[in-house]
Order: sequence, then structure tokens, then C-alpha cells
Amino acid sequence: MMMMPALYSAALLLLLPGALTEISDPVLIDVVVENSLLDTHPLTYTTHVAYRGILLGALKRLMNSNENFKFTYTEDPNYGPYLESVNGVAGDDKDHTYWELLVKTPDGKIIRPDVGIGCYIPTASEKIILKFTKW
Ligand code: B12
Repeated sequence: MMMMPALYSAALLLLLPGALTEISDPVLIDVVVENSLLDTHPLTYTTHVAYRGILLGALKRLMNSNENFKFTYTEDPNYGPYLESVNGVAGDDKDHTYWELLVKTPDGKIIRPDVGIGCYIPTASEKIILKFTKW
């Protein structure tokens, strides 16, 4: 019986290196802002997200650290945060414009996530594309 605490400590020490990597490694991502309706150059920003953290957190961190990036969102009762504007350009229901969320994975594929900025969990080296477009 006296051995039990020591055994537990040994087991905990074996588990720790993995656990520590997870909490200390920030996940680097690029955020690309594109306007498909105007002939403007895409802007690329680099930021990071916490391990298994949501995109919304990364966008807030980017806004707080870079005065050239800003965004606003509204709160949908069912689906959470809806990306409303980026760098002063807002989507408008009347014009059928919105900010589409796309992701370019490290192997070059472009995917359209089936969740919004409050649910999407970026992984390392992804390019998050915020694309102003029409529906
Ligand atoms: C039409 C539609 C859109 C239209 C809305 C146009 C409009 N203003 O009318 C547009 C093209 C803008 C759109 C965009 C997106 N959508 Co959408 N959309 C729908 C759809 C097909 C119908 C919604 C609807 O009209 N409901 C009827 C009305 C009466 O109810 P409502 O509550 O008022 O509807 C509003 C919300 O649904 C809101 N809305 C629509 N999409 C989204 C997405 C998010 C994340 C939020 C917070 C709100 C939201 O817009 C509606 C009108 O105001 C649903 C699927 C479905 N069948 O329900 C998906 C759906 C809601 N969309 C979804 C997604 C993922 C997106 C995008 C994130 C896709 C992307 N990768 O870019 C983007 C939002 C990006 C952003 N800016 O934050 C998901 C949400 C799932 C989730 N848990 O996050 C759904 C469920 C489809 C799916 N993949 O299964 N969408």
C-alpha cells in the first residue's frame, strides 16, 4: 500500500512530456484577407492560436497585436459568432455579400469549413482565407 503514491508519481512523470508539449506549443497560422469583388491585393498576416484553440481567439489576438487588422462579428443565437466585417468592409444582406471562411491546408488544398469562426480549430501552417464575396 505504501508504494502506491510513488507508483502514481512515476506514471505521472512518464505522461508529462506529452502533456507539456500540448499546452506550450503555439500553432502558427496565416490569415489572408481577400476581396473577390474588388481588384485589391490579398493581405497576409501571421498569428498563432492556442493548442486546440478556436479561430476566433486567433483573430482577436491578431487584432490586438496588429493595428492593420480589424474585424467585427455578430452573435447568432444558433450558430454563434458570424464574421460581419474585416478591415472596415462589411457584408450586407441587401447586396448578398458576406465574408466566406476558407482554409488552405499545408498540402495546397482549399476547403470550405462547415462551421464558423467560433467553432473552427486551426492546425499548424494552415492559411485561413477570409474572402469577401457574394452568395
Ligand atoms: C443561407 C445560409 C448562409 C448564407 C446566409 C445568407 C443570408 N443572410 O440569408 C451565407 C452564404 C451568408 C452563409 C454563410 C456561411 N455559412 Co451558412 N447557411 C445557410 C443555410 C443554408 C440556411 C440559413 C437560413 O437561411 N435559415 C433560415 C433562416 C430563417 O433562419 P436564420 O436563423 O435567420 O438564418 C440565419 C443564420 O443561419 C445565419 N447564418 C448562415 N450561415 C451562418 C453561419 C454561421 C457560422 C453563423 C454564425 C450564422 C449563419 O444567416 C441566416 C440569415 O441571417 C444554413 C443551413 C440550413 N439549412 O439551415 C447554413 C449554415 C447555417 N451555414 C453554415 C456555415 C458553416 C457558413 C459559413 C461559415 C461557411 C463558410 N465556410 O464560409 C458562412 C459564414 C461565414 C461568416 N461570415 O461568419 C453552417 C453552420 C454550422 C455551424 N455550426 O457553424 C450551416 C448550418 C450549413 C452547414 N454547413 O451545415 N450561410
